[in-house]
Amino acid sequence: MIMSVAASAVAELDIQERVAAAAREGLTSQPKRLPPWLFYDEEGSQLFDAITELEEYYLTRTERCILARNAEEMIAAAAGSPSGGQARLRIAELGAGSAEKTRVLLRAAVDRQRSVIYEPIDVSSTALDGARERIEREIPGVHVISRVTDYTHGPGLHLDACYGERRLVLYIGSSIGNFEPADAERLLRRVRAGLAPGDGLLLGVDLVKDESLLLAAYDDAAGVTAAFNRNILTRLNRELSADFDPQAFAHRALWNPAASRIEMHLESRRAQRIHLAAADLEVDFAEGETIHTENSYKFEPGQAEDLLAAAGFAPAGRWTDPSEWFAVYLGRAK
Ligand code: AVJ
Repeated sequence: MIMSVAASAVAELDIQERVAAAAREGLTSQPKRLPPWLFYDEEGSQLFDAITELEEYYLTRTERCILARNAEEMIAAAAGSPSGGQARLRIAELGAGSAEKTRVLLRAAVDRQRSVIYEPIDVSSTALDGARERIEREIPGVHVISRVTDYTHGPGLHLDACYGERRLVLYIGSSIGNFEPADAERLLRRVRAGLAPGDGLLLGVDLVKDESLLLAAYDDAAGVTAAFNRNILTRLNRELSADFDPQAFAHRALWNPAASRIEMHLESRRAQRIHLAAADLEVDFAEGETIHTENSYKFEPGQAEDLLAAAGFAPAGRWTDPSEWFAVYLGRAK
């Protein structure tokens, strides 16, 4: 008991230092920026959940449909080897969060092999605790072993040995879209390094489409995405004793066709000086100056295959919706 209190106090101190370092680095850069992981405090995670239910935010429901329609085939493809053999699967998920879309895949795995070990990996333990309980209650046959880790950092993703089972890693939800191409490749290489030949990676990516559809998804009429974007300032106010007026920053979403990405920015409505006491930092903004808070890359046909190939995965399946707005790829570790 005492151990866990001490451990969580250390973890908290750690996170405050990481937030301060990110603010210092980002807000003294030119142009100013903040990393998107800062979005996901408790309020931000709730706002993101609200985003996934917006009419304009087609990503979540489109991917959910693709998974629901094809879960059996995806699981069969991951379990089957090109030579015709069949393996038992063990399923890990990066950035699992509440694992809301994962259930159909877990059900398909249980139908196929009666039971499955599911290893959700996330930086947030609260999200994982909730997911674990619900999944074990709702889908008998699933055994959850959750891991709290920042899978984007460190040398390699160390997964436990899995005793003759083949591993399937899920990286869905277009989370890969937050990474610059070189970082995306690095991350998938790290995933590959933790796998054996024949193991699988199921990757969900958002595809390039009509600009107006893309923009609406990141600038919804109800202003939920704007609130999500501004919440990063509210978080700095609370965690770094800063004095941002979030309403003094406008939410901007734009399509950058050369980089094939949606960008989110916060634009200062006036010249202002901000103090971030706990980071020992003062920052001046000119009127119209922006903080770049997020990139969300959209993939052209063929790009995801190239990324998977570069990271050491052979193509083993591709599933999409009728309008080709979103795609889920299965890569097999070479
Ligand atoms: C969680 C990274 C997939 O880029 O679409 C949603 C985050 N940002 N609305 C995305 C997000 C603004 C989301 N990802």
